[in-house]
Amino acid sequence: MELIFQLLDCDYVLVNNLPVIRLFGKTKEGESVCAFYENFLPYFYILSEDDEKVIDILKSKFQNEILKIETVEKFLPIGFNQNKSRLLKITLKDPSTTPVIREFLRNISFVKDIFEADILFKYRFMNDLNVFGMRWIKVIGKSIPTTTVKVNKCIKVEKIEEVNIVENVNFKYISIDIEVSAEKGIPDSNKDPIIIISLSFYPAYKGNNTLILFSKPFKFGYDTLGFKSEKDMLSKFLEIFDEFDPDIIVGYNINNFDIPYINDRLRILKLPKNLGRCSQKPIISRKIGTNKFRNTVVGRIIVDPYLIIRDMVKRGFFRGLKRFGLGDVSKHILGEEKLDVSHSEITKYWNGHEQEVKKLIDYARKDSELALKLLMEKNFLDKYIGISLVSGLLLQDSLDSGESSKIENLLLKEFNKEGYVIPCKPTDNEIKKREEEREEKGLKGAFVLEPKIGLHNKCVVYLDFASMYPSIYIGYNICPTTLVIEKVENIEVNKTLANTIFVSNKVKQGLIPKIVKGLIEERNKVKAVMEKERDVAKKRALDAKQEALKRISNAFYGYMGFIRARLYVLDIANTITSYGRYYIKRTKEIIETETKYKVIYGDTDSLMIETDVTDVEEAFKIGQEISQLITNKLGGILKLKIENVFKSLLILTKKRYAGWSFEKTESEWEEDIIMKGIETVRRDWCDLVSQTLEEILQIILKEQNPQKALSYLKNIIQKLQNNQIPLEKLVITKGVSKRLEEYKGVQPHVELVKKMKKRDISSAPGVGDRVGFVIIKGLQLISERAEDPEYVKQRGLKIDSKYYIEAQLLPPLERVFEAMKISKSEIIGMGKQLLLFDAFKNNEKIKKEEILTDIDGFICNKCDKIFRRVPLIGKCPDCSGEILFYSHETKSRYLSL
Ligand code: TTP
Ligand code: MG
Ligand code: MN
Ligand code: MN
Repeated sequence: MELIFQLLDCDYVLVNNLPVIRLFGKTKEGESVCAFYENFLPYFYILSEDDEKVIDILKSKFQNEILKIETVEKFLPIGFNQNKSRLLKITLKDPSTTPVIREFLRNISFVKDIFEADILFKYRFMNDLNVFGMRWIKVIGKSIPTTTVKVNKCIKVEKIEEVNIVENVNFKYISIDIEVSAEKGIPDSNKDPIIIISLSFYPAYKGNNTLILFSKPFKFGYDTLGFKSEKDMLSKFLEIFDEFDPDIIVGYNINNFDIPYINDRLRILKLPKNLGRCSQKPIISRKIGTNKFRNTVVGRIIVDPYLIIRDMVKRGFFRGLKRFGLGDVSKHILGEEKLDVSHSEITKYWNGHEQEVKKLIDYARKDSELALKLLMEKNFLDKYIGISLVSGLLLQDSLDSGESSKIENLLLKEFNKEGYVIPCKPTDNEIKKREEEREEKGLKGAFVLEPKIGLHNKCVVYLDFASMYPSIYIGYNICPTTLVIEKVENIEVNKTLANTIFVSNKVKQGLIPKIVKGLIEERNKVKAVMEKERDVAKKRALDAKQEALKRISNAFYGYMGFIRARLYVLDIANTITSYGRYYIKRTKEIIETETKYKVIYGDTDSLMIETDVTDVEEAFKIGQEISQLITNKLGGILKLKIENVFKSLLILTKKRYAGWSFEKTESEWEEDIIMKGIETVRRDWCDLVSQTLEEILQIILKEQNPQKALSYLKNIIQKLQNNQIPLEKLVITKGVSKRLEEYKGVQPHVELVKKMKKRDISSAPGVGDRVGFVIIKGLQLISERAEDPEYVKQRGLKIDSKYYIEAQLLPPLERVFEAMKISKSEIIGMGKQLLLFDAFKNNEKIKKEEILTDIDGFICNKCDKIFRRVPLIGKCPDCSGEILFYSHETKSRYLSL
């Protein structure tokens, strides 16, 4: 029989003390399948000073564990070698004994090194048989019956080969959301039962898109099922799960909450714990941090949109999203609202009358629907499937693991293919040695050019090198396998800027350059498709995918300098960055000597060049000419490309700027406000701050009118003082993440909750809830003046405008205006200025005395200490120096208003 399927998961089990690999997948026809591969055994390598002695010891100590010892010839991974080395290859029976033998060998003095003794067995297999996660394979073998796995078809593998199919199978998705009734605080799985399980399906299950199970014997509607106990409900859940047989398990925050919770409840209620495609292997829920879990379900993949979205926001997607609750996220990304029930209300409704229970059920229904919608409508999985296809990792690992797993799998594949072995992960001792070396040699990073701060009204072109670090790897053939450590004769080598030496690629092409080249080519393909894509969601998915490929190819640089890497070569990391620094400086020099333009900023591999035109099209042409000039001059290793044109650009400091960007696509200019290092949304800001900052940047960049921006801000400040800003815009939100007693120090939202509890214990927010508050006028500390907006409205309380001006509005806005040389006193006006604390201008040299027309405050003429108001004693309390006015960088005895 022959089966062609897409590989979803892989694991192994022991049968008669020998491992059997299981490949789980799905066919085009939608059947779930499992292929069993026998006779694949774990192995690793030893480099020793005396092979005979090693063999003797192993034979006497591990007679039962070791199946075979043979000598093989392999290239060692670090340092250029013309010849292979003799290694011992140890083949074992049970993968789990590998670490035991490995650790034993580490203490043997004549064992010089051990290789590949810590590769996960499934990846050992997948690597050796050239099997990739999410790719399609053809398996030839005998059909076998089996009771251990829950799939449509099983096969015993005789032959396995890759098949080139690009499409994905039609996955079956189940989305899960549970509700728990907790007395108080964070639910405790030891005692708090699950009361509702909301399920959404794709495709529909028995005609239902959703199904809500709940543990009360009520009847509500066609898609709800009431049970008399939690146990009955969970049994039904398991039954539905098996019958539907999903490939993908979805849920919002499912990894850290729902799965571990369900797992615990199943255990406590003594129900079977297998949600996977194997009746013997339960869910494995490993705790990896406080409230953080890594879960495995055999044969299926768990996907948590919460983790995906959080990661995307970190990388600059979904700008403006600041809270990660399902409600906020759905509203921002899908434009869809979630029904609102706070954590503390759940138990109340659940214990209430039928209509309240009904309300809770509708709320739960929406949650599983939204999680599924987020994942499917936004094509979030595409990127991770892409990562699996190129790195070879299983989809679950592409979702869960960091950059280094991806890199290591690529390294293992490529190195083994070329006859090289890969080192084990470093021991604690090795790490210590690396740290010492690092201490001594250092790892120098990228170069940042000094920025020309301020508003630039002429077009600025943004140039950036294409795939800089990867190109340096390729251009100089940089790799551990080409690094010359021992002297070589009669071989063509290149000495680098960092004084490292690599053999030329005519002698031997480096393996990392080869891998990286493959990744860049793949990325360029994705980018080309992306640029043609018109569908916004698909385009964004492609963008995420090309970004992931870029990240993997760039991560080879970081990996070489990562203390826990298998292949750690500090000299290589340093070589890469020295070229990076060299090229950006050299480029600036060429531009400023050979063209009439100035470089106004640059970071790592990007340069901003101020043109003398205001027309975007003309600026683009200038940018193209400069890029071409540089690409030609630099001799073929790097390519400078034009990314976009800024019609106006405001630079605040290094790494902080905002610009009105125009990017050329196939047919038109795409226009956007781009911000780097300037956040317009932050969790601890109220909406007024975000909106004002956003608006002001718009006025500055699009109208290029700083004075208008200034009046806009002054107007807002005035409105604040006159109580004309709607209260909603002043609400600051914070979550209660633990019990109130556990908070140390005084925090506004915690103090408020305490107050609210005293007023009405039943409606006060509880653990897990978010609290919105405003700061009101009063004499106590600010943290004691947080108040519930509703309460403020009812009682007609006054908000503390000074707090909103000084602590919310001004800090971000002052920086913006300062870059345009508009001082704080111009923003606030003189009288008020004296009330403000000030950012000390870190004792910058104060210029010559002149008559000031406004002031920032007072300063001691002797020690330069700055004061908000004249000290009561009339002179400096520290050094008795004379007190003067000061403004910006000037101090003076004279003030004329
Ligand atoms: P980028 O210009 O962002 O990346 P790039 O030049 O590789 O790709 P592109 O074609 O999109 O311009 O960054 C410049 C270099 O900085 C990059 O080659 C490697 C390094 N870098 C990292 O090491 N880690 C990172 O996360 C990023 C973004 C860059
Ligand atoms: Mg799984
Ligand atoms: Mn670049
Ligand atoms: Mn860059």
